[in-house]
This record gives sequence, structure tokens and C-alpha cells, in this order.
Amino acid sequence: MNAPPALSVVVPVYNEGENVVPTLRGIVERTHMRPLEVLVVHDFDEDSTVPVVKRLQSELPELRLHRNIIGRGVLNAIKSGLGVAAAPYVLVTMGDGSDDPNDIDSMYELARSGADVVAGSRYVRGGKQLGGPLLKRTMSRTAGLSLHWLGGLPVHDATSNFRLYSKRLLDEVTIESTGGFELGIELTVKAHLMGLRVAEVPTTWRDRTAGQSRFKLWKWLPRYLYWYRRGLAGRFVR
Ligand SMILES: Nc1nc2c(ncn2[C@@H]2O[C@H](COP(=O)(O)OP(=O)(O)O)[C@@H](O)[C@H]2O)c(=O)[nH]1
Ligand SMILES: [Mg+2]
Repeated sequence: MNAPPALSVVVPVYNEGENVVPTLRGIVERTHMRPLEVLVVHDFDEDSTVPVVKRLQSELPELRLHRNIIGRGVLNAIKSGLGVAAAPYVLVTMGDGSDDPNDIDSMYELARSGADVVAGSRYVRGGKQLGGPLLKRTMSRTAGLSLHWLGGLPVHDATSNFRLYSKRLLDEVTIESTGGFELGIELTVKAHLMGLRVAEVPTTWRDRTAGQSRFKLWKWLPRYLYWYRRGLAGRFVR
């Protein structure tokens, strides 16, 4: 039997045939912890990412294709990946090249030294956000900074999903997110309210160069506000 991985990486994909090769190469080549497993999570067999990953597997044996068995959509894909991840630490990162894999090693170090959530943080010194719709960027930045300064959340970025979680945290929480990308803020707020350590590493997020974003700001906003309020209220209930 193979040794269990030190780190599992969950990469949700929706027709990322064009973007996924440099993204996956970056994850494998820029990180140093081994054994490493990279779970590429797709919703349906016809997804354009699937044949591309199959070809790449001969070169990068760390890659595993995982068909999301929970139901369509990025939240279900991430949950499905978290469910099969075998390592004590699980990183979620996007398949469209928007997260910087050079930051994964330092995120892993912080997790190894006891943080249950390590956020890739765009809104701290050294972090950046390049491209993307202005309104989405402004709201995300405002939420992150106000949760930090008013809500006492130890990180400056609440909404990025470039995040590393301990298996310990994942085993303990019941995920209540209902869709989209709200999982990052849910797990961060909950870990903080549980008294667990939440840390951050500055990172640069770049908008995709090929394909279309599937982010639905207005549809998902009420759920973001729900977690935002729980995060703010946390200051008074802890
Ligand atoms: N499995 C799966 N992945 C998705 C879905 N929607 C988006 N993704 C992936 O999630 C990541 C980020 O999605 P994107 O639409 O670019 O969101 P944005 O970066 O916030 O604009 C990419 O890797 C997408 O391929 C989906 O419905 N199912
Ligand atoms: Mg994107």
C-alpha cells in the first residue's frame, strides 16, 4: 500500500480544459510536501477537463480524477473532494489558474504549526487581486477588512476559497453552505468561533484568462451576508 498523502489538494473544475494544465503543473511543481494527492473534481463525464487530466496523469502521478457524486455545482464538488481527501491537511484551490501555487508551501507550514484554517489573503500587505468585476472585488474586500477590524477575525480575507483546512476541523463541523463559494467564509468564521487558530498568507489572485466565470454575485449574496453577520456577531458571543 502507498503511504497516505501529507497534503490533499481539491481542485473543482467545470470545463477547464484550456486552463487546467498550467494550473495542475503549478500545484505539483511549486510544492515540496510529499506524498501529495491532487483531486480534480468534475461534475459530469463529458467535462472538457477530463481527457486533458487523463493525458497529464502519465507525467504527474499525483493527479487523481474524482467525479463529484453529491450533485452538480462547485459547492458539491468541493464537498465531494473534501470527503475523499486522505491527508490530515486539505487545500482547496481553483482550476482556472487564479490562485498562486507558490504560496502553498507557506500555507502548509502554518497548518503544520497548528492553524486549522490558513487563508490565501488578497487584502493583507503583500497580497493582491488582479482583474474580476469591480463590484465583486469591492464587496469581497470590504467584507474581509471589516470582519477583521470590527469582527475580530484574525485574517483580512474572508471570501477567497484558496484555503487550507485541517482534517480535524473538517471532521468536526457540519457544513451548512447551500451553494456557490460561501464555504470559505463559513469554515473560517466557524473555526474562529470554535476557538481554533485561523492564519493567513498574502497571495495574489488573478482573474481567469480563458473561459467564463460562473460566479453569481446576486444569487449568492444573501448567503454571504448571513455568514458575514455570524462573523461580526462572533465578537460579542465569544
Ligand atoms: N465542479 C465544478 N466546478 C466549478 C463549477 N463552477 C465553477 N467551478 C470551478 O470553480 C473554480 C472557480 O470558478 P469561477 O467560475 O472562475 O469563479 P470566479 O473565479 O469567482 O469567477 C474554477 O476552477 C471552476 O472550474 C461547477 O458548477 N462545478
Ligand atoms: Mg475564476
